[in-house]
Amino acid sequence: MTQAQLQETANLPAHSPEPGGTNWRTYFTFSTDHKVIGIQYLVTTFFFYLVGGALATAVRTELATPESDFVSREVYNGLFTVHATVMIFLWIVPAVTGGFGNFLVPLLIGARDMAFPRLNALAFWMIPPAGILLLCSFFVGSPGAGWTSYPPLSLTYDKAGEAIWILSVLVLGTSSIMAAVNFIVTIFMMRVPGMTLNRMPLFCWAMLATSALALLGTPVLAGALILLAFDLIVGTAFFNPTGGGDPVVYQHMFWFYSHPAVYIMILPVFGMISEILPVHARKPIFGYKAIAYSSIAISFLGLIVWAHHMFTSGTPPWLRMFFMINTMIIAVPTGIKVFSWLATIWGGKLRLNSAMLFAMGFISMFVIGGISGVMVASVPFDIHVHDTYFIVAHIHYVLFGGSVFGMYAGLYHWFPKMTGR
Ligand SMILES: [Cu+2]
Repeated sequence: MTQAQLQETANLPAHSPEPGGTNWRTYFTFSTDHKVIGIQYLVTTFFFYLVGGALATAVRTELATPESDFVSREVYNGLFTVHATVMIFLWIVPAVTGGFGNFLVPLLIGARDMAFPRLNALAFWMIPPAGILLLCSFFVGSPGAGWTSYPPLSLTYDKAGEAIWILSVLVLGTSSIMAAVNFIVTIFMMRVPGMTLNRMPLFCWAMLATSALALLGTPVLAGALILLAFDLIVGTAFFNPTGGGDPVVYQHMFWFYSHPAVYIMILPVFGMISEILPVHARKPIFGYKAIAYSSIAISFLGLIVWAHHMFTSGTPPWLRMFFMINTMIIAVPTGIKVFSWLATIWGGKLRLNSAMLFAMGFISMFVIGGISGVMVASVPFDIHVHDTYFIVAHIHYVLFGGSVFGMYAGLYHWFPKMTGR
């Protein structure tokens, strides 16, 4: 880097400050400051986390006795459908990408803001209305076909509730695509001079891998949902078997997005853990390049494993074999990360504060989620546990023990940076 370039970099303000400073009112405006937007995402999504938790509590209350004595069957179906949709599309996905990503990526790469600040603000402001819309579906007959919304069940269930569910998820998906474009352009174009990709903080590698997945996968989900909406409202038969449609095509399109969605929810958290552990272990990260490139490997492999959700959907044996092997291979880059984290804390001077405890809790919980993932990747085992609570437990180890523990670690770790307290 030349002296002139260094000088130019030093003169840049750290971020684009709000005119008139930042006070609490700023957080209710169409602010284009990436830090304000990051906080807006985190606070909004945390609110929906509480909503999703209340829905889960209602589900468990109903399950406390064998009879349906707390809510009706229709409401119960609505409760678990909206619980899953809220937790995935209104809490974890926007919190780890829009929340932590917006706040941290520009700071970590030395950019003044995201590449497209107004697009960034627009992506955030699509989330609250879509969330409120989804919750309002309880007033018109809630969607009850599960968060996967498989036809023909979703076509025969409550039409108004299902239509609202589709519209809400479409809006949230659009917001996610906008955020992904913004992250990719920001990371490629706006790094401070001298920061090559191989010198970039690991969280930025994770956000790059995540954004690629969101950009490739989400449009396919949008396509599936638009076709489903046609079947539901106009009466076409893309997926409706009574009109000659094929419901399995919906499953392929849905999981082409929704398997990568798991990595959209966990890769940024991997990145956060890779930033947090070295600080509190007071040792540099072990295996920087291995962690960085394994994010890209997970991202690529994540795109070619979707039919492992469909081993009981009549898929031919050779196809099952292909998806089983690909799925098991994902354990390799994931294992590389886990062992690199363990090597990072090995022999370190650990500071066991809240961030570190959550980060280490993340590792143990996520390993259970990951190993049960290898178990269900195996066709003969999966056929027996398909649609059972084994799968429910597996996904909650990954998303709660994994993503949410990691987010708590991140909140404790960066809280002073975010609030000045
Ligand atoms: Cu999957």
